[in-house]
Amino acid sequence: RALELDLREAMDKDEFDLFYQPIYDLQMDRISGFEALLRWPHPKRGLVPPDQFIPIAEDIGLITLLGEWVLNRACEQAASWPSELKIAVNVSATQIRDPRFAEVIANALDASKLDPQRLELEITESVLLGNSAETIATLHKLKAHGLRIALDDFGTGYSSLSYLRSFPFDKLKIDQSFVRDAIATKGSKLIVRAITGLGKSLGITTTAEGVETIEQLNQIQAEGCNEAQGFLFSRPVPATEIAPTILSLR
Ligand code: G
Ligand code: G
Ligand code: MN
Ligand code: NA
Repeated sequence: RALELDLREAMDKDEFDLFYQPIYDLQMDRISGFEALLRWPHPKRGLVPPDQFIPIAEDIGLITLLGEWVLNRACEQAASWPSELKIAVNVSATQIRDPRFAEVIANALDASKLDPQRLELEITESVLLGNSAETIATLHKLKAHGLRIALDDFGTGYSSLSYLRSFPFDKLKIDQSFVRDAIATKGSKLIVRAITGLGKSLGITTTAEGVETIEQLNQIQAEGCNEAQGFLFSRPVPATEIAPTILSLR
């Protein structure tokens, strides 16, 4: 049976779940928020990773509906947290290009009563491919409403730097491939340094992703990254484990 049939059914049956991974503020020495990560506990196949089903959801036109579910659930969840905690949500290019996107966001904020300043959207460079005027306008509109916009997987796209000119991002998330090699490989270390410097020059936050070891943490801290995220702090956890995760990282 094809995964795409199961996907449609999963949407109807509300089979999806969100996990949350803490993002650690290295200067304040505390959790600044969580990134919502979609999970699909499939009744027969077990946990299907997002890399496997999000591209299919894109292909069959289900991503806007699924993305709307993610936004609603994430905002609702975050509204129950202490107000200093932000929520970061990944959004795909197709989602943002949907004419209803701004309305979907407004509805999620309305329904949850979440302060827009606590919502951060993570987009990849692919969102800005082609530099569509509509997409840029949508992002500006969202930012004007107080949302924060982060550029995810930074450094892995085609022409990273030109995207920084097309939109005033609030954050750069340094791709985990650079962070992973930052100890062993000089090139990666220098790339982390360069991105951190870029963030400083632009006056925006830099977040190192995929921090797994204390050595990597020391390295990215020495380079002046503002935030860190990765298995060293915590794997993505279900909503019920958010409070224990916060306590364990105190
Ligand atoms: O959670 P994990 O590291 O397996 O995520 C794999 C990929 O799926 C990452 O690139 C992540 O950004 C993406 N992803 C996770 N959750 C969502 C989501 O809710 N929406 C979109 N568009 N992508 C997501
Ligand atoms: O593309 P994006 O950055 O949104 O992807 C986030 C993905 O990275 C999630 O699937 C999450 O599970 C994964 N992830 C988060 N921290 C780590 C880590 O320390 N190591 C590895 N290998 N993956 C991680
Ligand atoms: Mn992300
Ligand atoms: Na990323």
